[in-house]
Amino acid sequence: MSKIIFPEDFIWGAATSSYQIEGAYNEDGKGESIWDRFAHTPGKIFEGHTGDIACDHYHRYKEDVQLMKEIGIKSYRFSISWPRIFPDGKGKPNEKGVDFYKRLTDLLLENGITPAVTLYHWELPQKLQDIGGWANRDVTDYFTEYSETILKNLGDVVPIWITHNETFIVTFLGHVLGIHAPGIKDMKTALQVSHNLFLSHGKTVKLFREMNVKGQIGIAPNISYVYPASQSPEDIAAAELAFGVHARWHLDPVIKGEYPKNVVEYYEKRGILPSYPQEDLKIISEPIDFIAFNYYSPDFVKHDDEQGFVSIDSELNNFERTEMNWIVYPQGLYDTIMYLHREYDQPNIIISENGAAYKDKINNNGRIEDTKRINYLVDHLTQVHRAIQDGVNLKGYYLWSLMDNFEWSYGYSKRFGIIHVDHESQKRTIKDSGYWYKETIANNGF
Ligand code: IFM
Repeated sequence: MSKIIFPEDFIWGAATSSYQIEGAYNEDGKGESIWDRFAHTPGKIFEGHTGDIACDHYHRYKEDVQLMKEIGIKSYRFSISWPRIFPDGKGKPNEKGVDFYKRLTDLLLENGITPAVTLYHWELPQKLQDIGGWANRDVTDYFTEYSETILKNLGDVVPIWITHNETFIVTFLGHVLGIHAPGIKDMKTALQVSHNLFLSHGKTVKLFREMNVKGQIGIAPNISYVYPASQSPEDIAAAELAFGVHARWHLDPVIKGEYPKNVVEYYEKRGILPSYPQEDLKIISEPIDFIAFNYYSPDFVKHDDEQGFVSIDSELNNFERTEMNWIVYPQGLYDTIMYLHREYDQPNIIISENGAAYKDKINNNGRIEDTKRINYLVDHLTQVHRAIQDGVNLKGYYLWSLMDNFEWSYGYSKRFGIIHVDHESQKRTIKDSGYWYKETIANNGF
């Protein structure tokens, strides 16, 4: 096999998020988040797991930065816990919370690792949920105030900024299915929430420019390419609608300043279209520096008379699947990248998450031989490389995840890390995939 070599300045990254790794859920003045509340509610999370301790990263961040250094990671994407900074969501910042992220950022920089900060990876302060959460437009201003505090403190040293992670998941899992915090099940509320998330993004980008922050800013939706079950016109239209609902709804307003027409019609017919002043779209589409996106697997859909489209993923037996039961389909990553490249006028693109959960075991010799994960990474990075060869401005790749962590409603039962974490002892062990990534980064390819 010929060698696959990436561009010299390719960003080899790894990602985590605050609630999934930090723990210290009530220390040093941190307030309650919607995830603290949700996880503490019986019956919501697998076997009652919580993020109270998680990977104890709040206390062990020095060891974790050393592990990143050992692997050779060039950039670390992490998120900030809003209630650690503003326990009530607004008002006076909690200095100890700010200080934690300053210490972490300084240490990363001292070790030659570029920090990439996500402002919102789902930790809304519970106090703001109590006034309606993201469905309340005022929260968009509180988010901007929180962002301002972070930018004042870290704006000089952090070069890569992401406003929101996976607005579709926040909207759909948190407000339609109710299996993520805040556990609401109401489609109309969900769509209002999505609009307000985009508005808060736009307001923050505007502020970022006004503050003359030196770095670059973007947003990170989760995007999976959607394929039709057949080549019939009905199935093709169903796939377009599904892609509109899942992906374009979350990017078109941000990049083009408009919601996709087929989805607007679809929601209008159902009487659930969010209401907003037209000027919002101008704010939402403040120009950004890159499109980041998270990719794990694709969707396959067919036409459905009632709902327009329906997923047939569970009927497909001919695909390999990860421990999440997600289809492994690297071509889907390439198709998604090429779609963004064409549709949004050759933007800078960052893959902000990609990776896989597998059942990992520590051998008698202390090794974790996660060959399936290595294969997954090789196959997906091969598609990333192919897109670069085809002329896409693809700047970097953040592997999900640096370490095994709290996988939301699945608790600690799913392991995505290239570093194994024993959740009893907190012992970290680099998996074979971590050593493979080390070699890949050192060789700038494989
Ligand atoms: O763990 C999550 C992460 O928080 C957001 N993207 C998907 C990952 C795997 O489910």
